[in-house]
Amino acid sequence: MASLKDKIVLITGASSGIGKAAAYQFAKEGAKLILCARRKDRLEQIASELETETYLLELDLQKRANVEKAIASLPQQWQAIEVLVNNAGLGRGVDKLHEGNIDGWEEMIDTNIKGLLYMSRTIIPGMIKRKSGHIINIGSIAGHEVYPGGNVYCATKHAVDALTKGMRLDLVDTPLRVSTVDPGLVETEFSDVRFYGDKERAKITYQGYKALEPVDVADSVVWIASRPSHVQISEIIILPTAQASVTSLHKE
Ligand code: NDP
Ligand code: 8X3
Repeated sequence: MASLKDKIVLITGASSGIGKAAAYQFAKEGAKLILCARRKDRLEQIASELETETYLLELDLQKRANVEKAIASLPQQWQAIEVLVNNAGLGRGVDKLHEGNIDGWEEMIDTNIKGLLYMSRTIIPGMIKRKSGHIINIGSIAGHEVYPGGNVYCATKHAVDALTKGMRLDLVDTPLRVSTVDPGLVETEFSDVRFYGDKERAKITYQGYKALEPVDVADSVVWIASRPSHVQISEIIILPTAQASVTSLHKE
């Protein structure tokens, strides 16, 4: 196992769910954390509980100029990012495509695809210069399969899958590594956001079976990041035991 002690890890979407759990798990390994999200109050609360150095970035990934400015303004001691966890993302609705909410589409495309691209484009050149770095994308089982009403969300996660593969090809002549962790159903605020705050509907998503917990996914991310430098885990697909595919979920 390679040590993550004092390595700088940047996590997008660190204010909730998988990203928040990743912050706790990386902190246990002694990594220094740059935590990004729009809800700075949440980041402050999380940072106050972590026994490691943190730097907080209040950042809306949908805005390219903000991403470029935020990364360019990192203090010198926070610039050598070793691990970039592209986790921030969301789903909006499960409507049929021809009835879909176009604003929701824009949010998903701008965050899940363009936000990931802006972060990667801004941070990878420094990693190449330093000859060291690891990009870990959080995709989804929805990047491998499509379910009814999943149309645009699934398309964004298929894009993440293609971008992960593309980055790996483009970086093959460097020491950098590119990985993806692609979960099935994880109980987070994801469904709350997807159903625009309808908590009852969100709750039903996780009833009748044991969904993954954010820490289950975070553990895989930390495991990937702590392999020796010649080991590049390309992809981990992680499902609840009750889930066999995006459309096969066994509920009691
Ligand atoms: P949560 O809703 O709990 O967390 C999403 C995170 O993304 C939040 O920290 C949120 O922070 C951040 N985020 C959303 N939009 C933006 C934005 N425009 N700019 C910056 N940050 C943003 O969901 P999860 O933890 O479940 O989701 C994390 C990732 O996991 C996503 O990419 C999702 O697609 C993926 N995933 C989730 C699964 C699940 O079943 N939950 C399964 C498979 C994949 P803030 O609102 O503070 O900005
Ligand atoms: C989020 C999980 O399958 O509900 O990626 O879309 S799913």
